[in-house]
Amino acid sequence: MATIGAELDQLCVETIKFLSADAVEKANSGHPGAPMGGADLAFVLWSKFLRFDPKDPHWLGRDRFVLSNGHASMLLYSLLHLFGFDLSLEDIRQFRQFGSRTPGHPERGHAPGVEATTGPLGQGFGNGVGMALAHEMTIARYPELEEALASRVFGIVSDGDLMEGVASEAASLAGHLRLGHLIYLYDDNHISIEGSTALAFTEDVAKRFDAYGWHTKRIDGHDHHQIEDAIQEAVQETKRPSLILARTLIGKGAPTKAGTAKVHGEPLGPEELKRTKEAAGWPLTPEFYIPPDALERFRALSEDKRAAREEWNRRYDALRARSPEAARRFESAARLELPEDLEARLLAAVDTKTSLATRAWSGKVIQAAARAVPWLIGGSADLGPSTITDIDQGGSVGREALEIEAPVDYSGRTLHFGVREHGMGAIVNGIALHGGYIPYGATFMVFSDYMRPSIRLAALTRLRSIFLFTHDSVFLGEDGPTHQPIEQLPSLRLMPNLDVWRPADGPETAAAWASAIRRTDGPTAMALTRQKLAPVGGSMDLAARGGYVLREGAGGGTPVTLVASGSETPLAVSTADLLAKKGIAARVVSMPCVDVFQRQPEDYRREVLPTGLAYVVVEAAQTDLWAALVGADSLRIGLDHFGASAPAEVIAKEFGFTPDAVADRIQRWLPSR
Ligand SMILES: Cc1ncc(C[n+]2csc(CCOP(=O)(O)OP(=O)(O)O)c2C)c(N)n1
Repeated sequence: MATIGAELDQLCVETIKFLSADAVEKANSGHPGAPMGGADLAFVLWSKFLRFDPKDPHWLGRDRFVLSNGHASMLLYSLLHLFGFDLSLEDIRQFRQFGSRTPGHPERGHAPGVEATTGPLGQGFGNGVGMALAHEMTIARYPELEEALASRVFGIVSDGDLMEGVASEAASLAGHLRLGHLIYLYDDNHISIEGSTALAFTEDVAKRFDAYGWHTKRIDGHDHHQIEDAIQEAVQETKRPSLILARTLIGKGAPTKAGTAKVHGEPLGPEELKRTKEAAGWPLTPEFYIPPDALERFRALSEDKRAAREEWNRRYDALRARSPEAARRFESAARLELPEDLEARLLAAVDTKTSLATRAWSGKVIQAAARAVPWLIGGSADLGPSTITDIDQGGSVGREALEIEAPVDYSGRTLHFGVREHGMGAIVNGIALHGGYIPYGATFMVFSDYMRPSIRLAALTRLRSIFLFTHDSVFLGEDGPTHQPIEQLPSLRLMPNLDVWRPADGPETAAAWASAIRRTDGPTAMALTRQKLAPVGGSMDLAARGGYVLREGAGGGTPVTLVASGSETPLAVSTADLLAKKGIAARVVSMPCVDVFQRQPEDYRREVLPTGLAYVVVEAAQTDLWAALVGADSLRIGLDHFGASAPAEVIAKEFGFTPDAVADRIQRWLPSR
């Protein structure tokens, strides 16, 4: 007789658990405990609530699902396979193997249905907040389509996620912004790697989230009725985000290891796995067994999901017929369409004559970009007036008053992240993951360290996130060494797939923004000055190649080449003038983006940096990396010590960043080459 009802649901849950445990066992590494303990939560959520189309994982009307505890990856892979996504049993067998679609932690772009790359705990939590914010902004922008676009962001989060500071920052902002379509299931199993959470995590999480302004609910995370009721209640709560604290048993079903840290991060082992299967009445062979009744149930469930999607199509088509203009805007946003004349429009916002800080040039370019690209949105971690990142037209996303009950206006374009750099990084990434927006977040460059894990994930995941860092050197002055970046610029340049721009003037800043907005395969970071810079006559077209000859050498002999970025480009130009007066020919190469320059054809790079010349790099940062570009025999005038609290002119003098001091060092160095 066919299995039905609760018994059939239990069979489906066991199928998820054993697929996961078998994959970990075969890989001889991984995390069986969280998938086994969280399978009930996941099955109820996916079968009864989550809207998705396994045949079209990018369907715009879908709910988002984030597995923030990415180490439980097999839980997600099992679900994706069983619900009919394009992820085969063979893919599952290849769990954690080189080149497989099932890496150790979920990576977006490898398997369909993986909405976010997770693993660094807390990041997925923050991404979900970004997605939920993007969702509210979307409803506010296209209210005519609300009936079709009303979706939810669900996630599973773990003890580790909730211990991480980034989750606290994001949760605080989510509560403040009343992100009512965000629902997290907390896999509250009291176990992390070192043992019981009693070792280091005893706060009252429910009270904490209540205080953030969340709706909270405690349940037994293995009781399907309680799970269903709690999710239903959370779905109906549309004015507050929800945290369902689901008490679970890690490794549930494993006779000796359940409820212990042993089951967190290593295979059950052949004997324990065998006994787990025996206890569940599960066949010992074959491995990766899927009972026919369970398979049929999963197929039926995914058919229901497909049918719901068809129904959505009809609804959306009707709404589109009624509101063609809103639909056109929404679809353009989803494609992140850009105007062909973007570059010209950004260039029109700057000039080549005025002395301005590059943060101020950026502020002007942002206004032009915001007019040209309606989906450009962003803000700062409470430094808007300093980073000059507010969008003038369009208003802010935020509460209309301080009161807890005050409604939030999501229609604006300027975001206020509060003093939460790390949360900002994860939320910006979440907005990019959601789609429909090109998001940016800004702070002082020295605090890029506070958001580095999110920047790294943006780079790994190839997100179009834009990170703006102003006050980019010791020349920010009096705030002193705590605020003066030294190693941040090169350390950001070390990150694979992150384009790091440090423009020198208006046209170069326009080039940096055009590149950041157009880039489809990764994030961009921008280093911008606090202080005014004399214009260098930079070229937007040439800067778009990352580096270019700003000046050929004047004067006799083989020229020395000065390579500089940002605030040191005007210094290099003045130094070259001085050297020319002394009869030393000096070329100046402006290098606003080493990463883009490295992607240029070899002959172009050779033209800009010919072999055999004497190279001098001037950059107010740690300069070791430049040796790879211009040779270890180059003269690198940089900083390998912390800065000092003093006016910028004094710092320039004391640290040798004046035309006289630089020219002098070059003159002393040249004969020794
Ligand atoms: C930022 C970060 N720090 C550390 C780790 C290593 N790590 C992986 S899981 C984990 C904690 C496990 O506890 P929990 O989140 O409760 O997972 P469970 O034991 O329930 O599987 C840690 C410290 C990580 N993945 N990310």
